[in-house]
Amino acid sequence: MVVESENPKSSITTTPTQEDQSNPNPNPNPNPNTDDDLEEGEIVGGGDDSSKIPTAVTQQPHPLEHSWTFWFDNPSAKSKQAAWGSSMRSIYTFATVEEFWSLYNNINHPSKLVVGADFYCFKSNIEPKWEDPVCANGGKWTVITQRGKSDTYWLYTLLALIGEQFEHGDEICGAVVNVRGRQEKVSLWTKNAANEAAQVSIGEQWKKLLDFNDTIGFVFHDDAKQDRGAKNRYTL
Ligand code: MGP
Repeated sequence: MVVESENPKSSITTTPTQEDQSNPNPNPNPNPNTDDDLEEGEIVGGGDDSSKIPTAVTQQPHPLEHSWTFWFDNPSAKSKQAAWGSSMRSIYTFATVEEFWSLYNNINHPSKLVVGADFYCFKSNIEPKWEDPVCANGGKWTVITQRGKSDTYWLYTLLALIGEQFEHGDEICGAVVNVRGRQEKVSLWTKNAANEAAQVSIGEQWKKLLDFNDTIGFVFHDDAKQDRGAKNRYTL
């Protein structure tokens, strides 16, 4: 399976099949004894005999521009007394397309997570907390869905992140899905909440990528720290 985006640079390919991976010869030449006689510019296997054109291509891992970390907060480990984030754990870090798909295919998607769970995917050098210096002046856009309805939004958000889809990619910290009793919330965390143009650009791109038609809102972390019901500063 290949998931293509409009940006060919960010095409995401599934883990190579067994067949793809099983070629032991990284650079096959169908007729090694004749290679030495090639004229400059002549193509190996050129001429009338097309059966000599090499067809095997080595499948190298496809590195991502950033390395990313999945984090999980397990509600069964939470207690009312415990400080927020004390049960949050980084679980996997990945840096290639193949590693991503292998992890994605082996982890629960939001609809299968227990109520209360928070699942994060952040650039590996950033912790998914207001306290992280990169997040400190940031904020988040949030898409809200009914319980069980965010799997596709979550996947498309992950693909947009790791495929570097956003024009203001430097602004991106990561994403989180919060699984709650009646709803699931997918949020995109960014760095400089006060940079309205960048946030609006990211929000617009995100809505388009998700094909999400309801309103999304952007909350500054600074506001959320003061007030749990903090108002959206931007809406789209
Ligand atoms: P939330 O989960 O971001 O908000 O934060 P929401 O969606 O209103 O609540 P929920 O019931 O759906 O989870 C909820 C609360 O968790 C905040 O009011 C804070 O007390 C705490 N909290 C959340 N975050 C993201 C942080 C954080 O990054 N740092 C700290 N210290 N507390 C946080």
